[in-house]
Amino acid sequence: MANVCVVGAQWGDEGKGKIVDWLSERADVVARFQGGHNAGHTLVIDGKVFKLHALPSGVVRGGKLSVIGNGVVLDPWHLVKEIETIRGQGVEISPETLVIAENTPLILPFHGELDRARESQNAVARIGTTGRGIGPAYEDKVGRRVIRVADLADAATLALRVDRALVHHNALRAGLGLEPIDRDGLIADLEAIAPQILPYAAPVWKLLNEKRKAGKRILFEGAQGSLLDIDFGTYPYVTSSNVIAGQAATGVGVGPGAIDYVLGIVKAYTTRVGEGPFPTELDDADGQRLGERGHEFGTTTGRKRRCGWFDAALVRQTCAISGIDGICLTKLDVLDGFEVLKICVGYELDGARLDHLPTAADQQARCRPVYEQMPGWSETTRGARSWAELPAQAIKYVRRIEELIDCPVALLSTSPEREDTILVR
Ligand code: 2SA
Ligand code: MG
Repeated sequence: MANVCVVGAQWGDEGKGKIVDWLSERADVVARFQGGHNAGHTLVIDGKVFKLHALPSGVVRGGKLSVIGNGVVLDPWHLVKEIETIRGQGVEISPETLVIAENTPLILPFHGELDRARESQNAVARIGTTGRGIGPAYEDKVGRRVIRVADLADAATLALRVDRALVHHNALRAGLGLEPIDRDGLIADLEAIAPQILPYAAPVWKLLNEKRKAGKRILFEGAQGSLLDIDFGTYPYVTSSNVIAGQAATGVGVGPGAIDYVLGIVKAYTTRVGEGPFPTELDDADGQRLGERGHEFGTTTGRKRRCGWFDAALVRQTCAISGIDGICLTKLDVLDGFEVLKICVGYELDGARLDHLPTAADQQARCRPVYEQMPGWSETTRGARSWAELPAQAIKYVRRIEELIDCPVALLSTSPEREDTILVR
């Protein structure tokens, strides 16, 4: 398979990091195309745990080029710290192994402050964000007042850009009761961090097009999940970027034809962190059990994730929107030992049956899941490395999911370890 794009097909935390790492063995380049350090990708390699936020999951493997594309929003101070942490775990990171698009927008400290102030000041405005300044940074990008990586190279440009941003932000901050921004202090901080970022800066669009011509394989690494997409997610309880596969091209600067295969990562049940609708959410012992067995806590913020049954209607929808060619089903072992499993196959809304989640927020909130039940299995599926090692009932569950979402299961991940991955077809 040539260039693969990996996207989350639920609300994030489907296990993308492990699969990107597994696939990166066959890739030359691993590129992030959206999101920022709100992402949390956990990799377990030979028992060693790596937690990545801004860095592409390919960095932990030698001999790959990792790319942060222009679709990402980048906190330079966070990046420098993350590089140090990962280096401390024995991974080599240099401008030969990591490049950052020159046109990548920067997340500045006031973006985080604004994000957190909005979240804490008014319950009506609360989204349940990670508080990392992601939304405000994307707002500034679209508002044509963001500072980009390339601006760090010239003091005069940088000062102009900062002034442009402050016109907007100081007015906004006054309304929220926040102090005006210390202009000179901010410029000094940016000038101080610039030499640590600029060595990685490159015209990523050019580099990737050259790589493609040379026959190199690119792996596009998505963050968050399709239901958090700014257009197609459960708006306004979404993140501020397009996270679906279509974004992979614009997020690095290649044509849509550069993506040969879209792999959707799908958890065998459903989780979400933050506010917003979640039709199959469980408030009972089953939900508790999913969370405990699945260790469902945010990698970035440590927040407890909400848990519920598998929602096939939602995944069918996200498979269509991202053009998913096949899915990787993860964390099947968390379902080991459940007597009965439920799968949501559609919704009931005001007495009518729906096969998809409607767009209007009030309708989403009123949707009641329609379940199909299946017997569970008592054996363990954890660490299974072949189809033959799976209990018959687990195979039936996987096959039923495949039918309901109208998309083949291409891979099955049976533990966080890279080797515990079954190639289904
Ligand atoms: P933001 O910070 O503006 O992107 O938040 C907006 C919504 O997007 C959700 N979101 C996420 N959901 C799941 N996982 C994410 N990454 C971390 C992880 C999250 C964590 O992998 O565990 O550690 O809490 C992620 N990032 C953003 C967020 O919950 C809001 O609903
Ligand atoms: Mg995550």
